[in-house]
Amino acid sequence: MIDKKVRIIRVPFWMGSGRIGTELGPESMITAGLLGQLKGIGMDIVGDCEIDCCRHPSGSAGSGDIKYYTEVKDMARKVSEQVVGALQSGFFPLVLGGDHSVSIGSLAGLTGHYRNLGVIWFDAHADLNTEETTPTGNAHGMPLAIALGRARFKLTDIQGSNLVSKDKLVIVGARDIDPGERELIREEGITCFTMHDIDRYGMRNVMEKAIRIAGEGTDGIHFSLDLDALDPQIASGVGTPVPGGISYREAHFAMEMIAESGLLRSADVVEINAVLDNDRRTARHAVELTASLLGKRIL
Ligand code: Z70
Ligand code: MN
Ligand code: MN
Ligand code: MN
Repeated sequence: MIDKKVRIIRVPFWMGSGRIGTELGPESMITAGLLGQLKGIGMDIVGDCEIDCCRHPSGSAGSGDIKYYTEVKDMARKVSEQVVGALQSGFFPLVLGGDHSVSIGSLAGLTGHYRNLGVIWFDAHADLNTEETTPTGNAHGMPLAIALGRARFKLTDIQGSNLVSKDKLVIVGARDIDPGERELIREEGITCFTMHDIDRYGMRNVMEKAIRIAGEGTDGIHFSLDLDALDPQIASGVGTPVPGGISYREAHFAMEMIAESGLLRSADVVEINAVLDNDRRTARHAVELTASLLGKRIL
């Protein structure tokens, strides 16, 4: 059971994804009933925090290797400060994105507080591109390379943070990996359970291993949920849908396993693109999965 006091940190940010829509993610999860779901399982929502991040760029994406680098870094620093504040008060930080670059901020805050953090990353992608390997320049494809200290922009560029250990990171659900990311996974020996592994071993076995790797000998687990990990047939409201994803049942079961482990310390829910989420199903799934992650049970 996680701490009953949850601090929701809303991050209305899209500039790491290169297209508008994810800035409406926090609002769409709240509209889909997030607060009622969490209160329904006995959570106390303490404080109300929205990150004051840039929503309307005054200039272009910039000529650097990372689009909107200044805005991404500024957002990450502010998220990090709020995550640290929540942890110091003993609250569970629940970060609502926004695109996946918001996790740069979560991880910066978490690694400042916990010496030895485990990370489980649910995603269709590996998010391991560097300034050199990125095919798009979008920061949401880079947070894990930044967290491991493999990009030029490093987590430690944000005050008070430390790097994430490659041995304590597990990616689950990947099925669209760029060549540079594949090389980095091999070089570093990063644990990446692809859809192939989920089909072969089943979600139960994959999650047992993931929880062991991220949870044993660590201060606990940060769980980062990119909604594009789900199959686009059930969650189409994401910027980069990739076919052949995690099913509704597999996802819920995985959340329940993490909840049962008692090792969860914080979470991100990211990449809902409300502009593309016409039937609002992606936001509804995000809310239901978050509730299961925080301990909701069928019986
Ligand atoms: C691609 C890139 C990405 C999320 C897309 C895509 C990365 N590998 N991440 N959607 N959440 O641009 O680096
Ligand atoms: Mn991602
Ligand atoms: Mn993704
Ligand atoms: Mn790709």
